[in-house]
Amino acid sequence: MSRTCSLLGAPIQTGASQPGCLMGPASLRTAGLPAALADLGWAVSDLGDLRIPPQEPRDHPNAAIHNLAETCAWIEVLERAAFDAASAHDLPVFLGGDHSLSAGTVPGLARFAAEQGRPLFVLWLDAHPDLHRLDSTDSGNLHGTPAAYFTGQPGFDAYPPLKHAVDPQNLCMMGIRSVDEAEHALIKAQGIEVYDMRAIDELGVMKPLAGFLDRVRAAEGMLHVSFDVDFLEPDIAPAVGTTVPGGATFREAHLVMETLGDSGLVTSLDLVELNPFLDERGHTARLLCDLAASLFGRRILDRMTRSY
Ligand code: B3U
Ligand code: MN
Ligand code: MN
Repeated sequence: MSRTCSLLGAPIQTGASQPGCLMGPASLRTAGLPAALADLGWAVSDLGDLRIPPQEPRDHPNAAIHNLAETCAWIEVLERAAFDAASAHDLPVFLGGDHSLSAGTVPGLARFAAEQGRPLFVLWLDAHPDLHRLDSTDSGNLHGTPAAYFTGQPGFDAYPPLKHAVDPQNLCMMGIRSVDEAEHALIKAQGIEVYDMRAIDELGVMKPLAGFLDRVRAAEGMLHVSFDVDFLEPDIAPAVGTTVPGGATFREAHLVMETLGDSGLVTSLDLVELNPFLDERGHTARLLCDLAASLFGRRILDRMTRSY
């Protein structure tokens, strides 16, 4: 019997620095994501797009923060939707939308994992750690906050109460190359496993990834992968509002996704921060589909032995 995956769109752009992520789910579908996964033998259910009702503006003591009400509404909708999608399908894929999406998906998945008696691990592929508290963000762009929220950091009274936190020890970040001071302090205080681009230059992607996957397997954990487009080198993925030079190459990114696919450990995926308004003839959307296909099992050739 084929394994099942679901596609759930979250056209959310209120956490980003500029508009456009709203079109992310449509762009990924137009680039052929449902057919690409179906061609790999998966039973694909496209659940359409979520929405939130119009919101009244809400203030916060940190005056830089904007779109607080919309973000809170998305968190509530996504927490439930992620829980339900994980209950119904082997591998739900959440189509963003900006990265504030993960403030909803990850807690919902953590609640589901807890009901199964399993820990949730999170692999965060991003140029940024997104570890701001509401009082530490200078930009006020709430896509910079999800990882602090879902690891249960203080200072999130204005967000919906967190139902299930992810243990910061179960979080691994790769591709990081733009870190604010408060985020750096939190990484150190919580001992979060972070492989910045220097570490990847020194070690490659396989060594850190294999070590993390060993930990997930040993703990019989569920594994959520949160893929921010700016993990990639901007030359190959220009369709993102916050490009940072020096990202993962085409080959590194495919190797990460193939290795994740081979491991059989991945139980959910976010594809976030795609801004189709900034894309060049759909190239970034197509690349994202191809990377997802690598995670779902597409290979150049079958291998006689598995490297992992
Ligand atoms: N840390 C900065 C920049 C940023 C975070 N996430 C993205 N950009 N995409 C901030 O605004 O919080
Ligand atoms: Mn991000
Ligand atoms: Mn980012």
